[in-house]
Amino acid sequence: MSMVPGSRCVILGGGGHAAVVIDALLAAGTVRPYAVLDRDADPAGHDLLGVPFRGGDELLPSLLQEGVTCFIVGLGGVGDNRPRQLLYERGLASGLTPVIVRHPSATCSPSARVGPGSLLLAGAVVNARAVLGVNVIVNTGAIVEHDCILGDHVHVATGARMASTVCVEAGAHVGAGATIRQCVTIGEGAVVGAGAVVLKDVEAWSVVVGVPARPLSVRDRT
Ligand code: JB3
Repeated sequence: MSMVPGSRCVILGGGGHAAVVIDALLAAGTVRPYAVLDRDADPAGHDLLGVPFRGGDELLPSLLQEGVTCFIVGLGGVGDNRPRQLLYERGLASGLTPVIVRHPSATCSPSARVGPGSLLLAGAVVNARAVLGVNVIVNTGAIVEHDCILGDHVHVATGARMASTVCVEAGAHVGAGATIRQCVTIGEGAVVGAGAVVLKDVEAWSVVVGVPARPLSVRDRT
């Protein structure tokens, strides 16, 4: 989704991941990071890389009145993507537009499709004909090879690598440095542990770890 350069943008969440997102935004020089909303941070006089903390998500309507037009989910996390999904839906419900962030050092094929609110962070690679849903994170240095399909709210963590034609269903998490073999499907809400090597399909809502990856547990869907 292309935004007018300089559009005022709010970042939802103000921790470590949000700092990385602000760096990417500033490097890309497209929309302007205008304010950070955080559930817990004390807003008084504080900022995140120069972007002021304003308070909690209840301030979204007042930010609209100040001319904020777009948002980014700045919450990361290392397993459960449901809080990120909730924040994305909160931003949409408030009438703001989700911004695609692409760090200038990220590579994205012109034939790839990237959904609203998705983040391609420093050094990420998204190759030909890959399809990314909404609010997807391709974190620092991660590789999404040709013809992969990533569902909504998926997080491919730092340095993870997905060979071609991998399908990662909605809300799944691929841990830092994990490797996924060609044509494998990672089911909805599944978690692939850091450093795992996944050679066969992963059941929805399951957690797999190790080399080669094996089931560890089943996640609670509620
Ligand atoms: O591994 C890497 C490279 N990055 C990790 C990233 C993917 O996930 C990072 O190391 C962390 O493990 C994690 O980063 P994140 O999500 O920024 O976590 P943390 O530093 O704990 O900050 C989360 C912030 O979100 C906290 O300040 C919370 O108060 C805030 N928060 C939580 N729920 C919320 C909400 N903020 C808003 N506005 N609304 C919420 O519902």
